Amino acid sequence: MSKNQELFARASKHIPGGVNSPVRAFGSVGGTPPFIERAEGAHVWDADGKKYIDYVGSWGPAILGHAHPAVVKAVQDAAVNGLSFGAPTKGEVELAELISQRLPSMEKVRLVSSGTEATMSAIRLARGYTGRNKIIKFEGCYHGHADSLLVKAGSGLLTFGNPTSAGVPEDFIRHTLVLDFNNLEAVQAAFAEHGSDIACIIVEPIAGNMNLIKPAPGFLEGLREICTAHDAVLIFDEVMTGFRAGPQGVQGLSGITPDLTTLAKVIGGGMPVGAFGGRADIMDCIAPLGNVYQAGTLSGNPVAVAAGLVTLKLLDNALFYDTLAAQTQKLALGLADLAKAQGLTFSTDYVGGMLGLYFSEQVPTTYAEVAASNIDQFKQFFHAMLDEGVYWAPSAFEASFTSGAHTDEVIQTTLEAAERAFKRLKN
Ligand code: KE4
Repeated sequence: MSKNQELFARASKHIPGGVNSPVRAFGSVGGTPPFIERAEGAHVWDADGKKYIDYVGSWGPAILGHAHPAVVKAVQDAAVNGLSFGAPTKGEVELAELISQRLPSMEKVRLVSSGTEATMSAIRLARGYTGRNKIIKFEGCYHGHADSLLVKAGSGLLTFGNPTSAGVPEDFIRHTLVLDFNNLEAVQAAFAEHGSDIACIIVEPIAGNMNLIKPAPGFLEGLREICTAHDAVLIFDEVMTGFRAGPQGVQGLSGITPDLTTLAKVIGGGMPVGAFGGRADIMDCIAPLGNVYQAGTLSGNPVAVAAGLVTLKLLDNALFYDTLAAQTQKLALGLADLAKAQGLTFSTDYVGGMLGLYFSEQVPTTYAEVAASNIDQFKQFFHAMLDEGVYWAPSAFEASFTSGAHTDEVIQTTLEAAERAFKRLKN
């Protein structure tokens, strides 16, 4: 029995499914998940000492590469001054200022400790600001595990094929309208029927939780116009795409200005930080200023904030993003060429430091199209790559991530492994 297997058996005795977040259990790809002991740059090492090139990157935060010396030092320096005070600190002011400076749509920012907290709070704020109840989300988009959002969600819920979670009373989701991603007509119809009671639309402006799915031309523009016309709040959930799809996330790439944005992952640099923010007139409805309550013991935690500040400062470099995008493209196009050489039905898509791969002829544009791709071949590919020492995202419904540490040599090694993995695939 390997150490990974031993640990998984032990873990399963005291932790449901042996993991603290479902997607880590390899439920959709099978097998025993490696228990990671150490990470550095583009690599992770498991309990058996096996080294992998890592394309999970902690699901997005590790954009500089794991254990970046400056980030580790910032955490160490902050920790010796105390771990948490439950009082305001200068670092929180600096992080809020930095986020507002990088993302001008976020005139005001509230820090929290996870992406779920950020989206849950943004939804409550949109309802409190508008006095309306209904919210619109899109099938396959995942916004964390708050009750009203666990309806036909993506990520781990798709992985397990139960897109609507048990334990969520019908009453909690009857105000949640779920529409097809990229279907603007459905949004217009929903507003025609419920417009005066729709508080907000929440959308992953580039979806990363049903694999990587980009908005169709005009989709985001249409959401902006509809929300403006109906005084509804447009929320860009950029927890994954924020500072990863580009230096200003998708709102920077698209030029579309949301009313609220949610962030996490990169802004914590691997430590627990989330944030929601946007128009000051909306944000001023949040307690203690306004009557929409929201709070958190560890919100703005000084050690976590120190990691986030250094990470964002190191990302303030156009060359970083140009290189990140170029490396991601090199990987995606290299995989496509190798799959084609093996006669496989395969496609890829990419943006900034994130990419998707699909065992389908065309790049999918909806959750249904991803679900219709060859999931079994994905599983074979995943395990063949794991054997080759490449740790891809363990689900056909997840995007994968590159970092500043994914050099030409790392990409080349990955492609050589993929060539061997593709040859092993059986139809
Ligand atoms: P957290 O509560 O996991 O910090 O963030 C929830 C969330 C919200 N919005 C978007 C767009 C997200 O991608 C996420 C979390 N992403 C998943 C990865 N697909 C986290 C991995 C996990 O659940 O373990």
